[in-house]
Amino acid sequence: MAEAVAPVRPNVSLAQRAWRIRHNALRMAAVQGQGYIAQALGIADVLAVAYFHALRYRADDPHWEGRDRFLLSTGHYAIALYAALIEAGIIPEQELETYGSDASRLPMSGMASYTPGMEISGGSLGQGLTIAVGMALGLRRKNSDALIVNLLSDGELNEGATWEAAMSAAHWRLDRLIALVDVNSQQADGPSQQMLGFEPLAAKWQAFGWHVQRIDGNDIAALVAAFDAARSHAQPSPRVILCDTRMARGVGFLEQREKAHFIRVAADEWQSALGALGEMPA
Ligand SMILES: Cc1ncc(C[n+]2csc(CCOP(=O)(O)OP(=O)(O)O)c2C)c(N)n1
Ligand SMILES: [Mg+2]
Repeated sequence: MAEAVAPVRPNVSLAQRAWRIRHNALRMAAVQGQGYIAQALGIADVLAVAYFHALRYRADDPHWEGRDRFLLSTGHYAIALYAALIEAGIIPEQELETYGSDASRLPMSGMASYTPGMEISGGSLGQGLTIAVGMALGLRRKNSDALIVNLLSDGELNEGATWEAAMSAAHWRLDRLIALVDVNSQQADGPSQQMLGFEPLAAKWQAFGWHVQRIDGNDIAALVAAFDAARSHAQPSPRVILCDTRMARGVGFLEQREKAHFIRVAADEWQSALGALGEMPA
């Protein structure tokens, strides 16, 4: 077993991590005057628990062989992952100011080739879980005990490749693979259930041979318990944590706004959004 890695700033609570991830994401979106901020605010608690409770990594050596792999399927969630990678010390905080600019290492859609901590490039939805399966098989051959964690969106459940990968993962009993599904109930063309209904979602994954948990993805204690259970249970199968999240979570006036893939935020509202996030929790 490779050594566990203490995250930077060890005295910061998970709730504080989540707040800081939201804060980082809002600062980046403010730089560009746009960004998938509703998704970033919604997934911040999941990322906080992933990066500061569950995952093993070395902030100063993002390619460390023993690291757990975090694969972001959805390129448009890059702003959320950058916010977490900055908090983890994998991306320097000052780079936040470059978000989305020419020559920045933080492009608006996630790119593995030049962003530290970004394991795969996103953009074309439905590919993350297929890559995760291949990676899990490869790491097994190397006798690695690293976790492979894939964050996918509920829109990616419309992709056939996702279910082919799900079936393969169960077939090969990939017990180091954890899928996290951001069930924010929204996709580009409207509410997920109206686009291509996926309920009953837990029963579907179960039928595909996965260990399934469905939780409130904005409840840090529930996330901690779910990650612990996914890591420790004995079932020789891949694990999925279905995370029901609320878009724009943490910024009241954006939470009230009509839920959409790309919410409208006026130029003068970015500072208000930072204010509405309030003080970091004690
Ligand atoms: C293969 C593929 N088909 C379509 C798109 C266009 N597209 C970009 S984001 C998106 C919405 C997908 O749903 P989800 O990720 O759940 O959206 P969100 O929760 O961010 O609103 C779509 C269809 C794409 N990027 N890739
Ligand atoms: Mg969605």
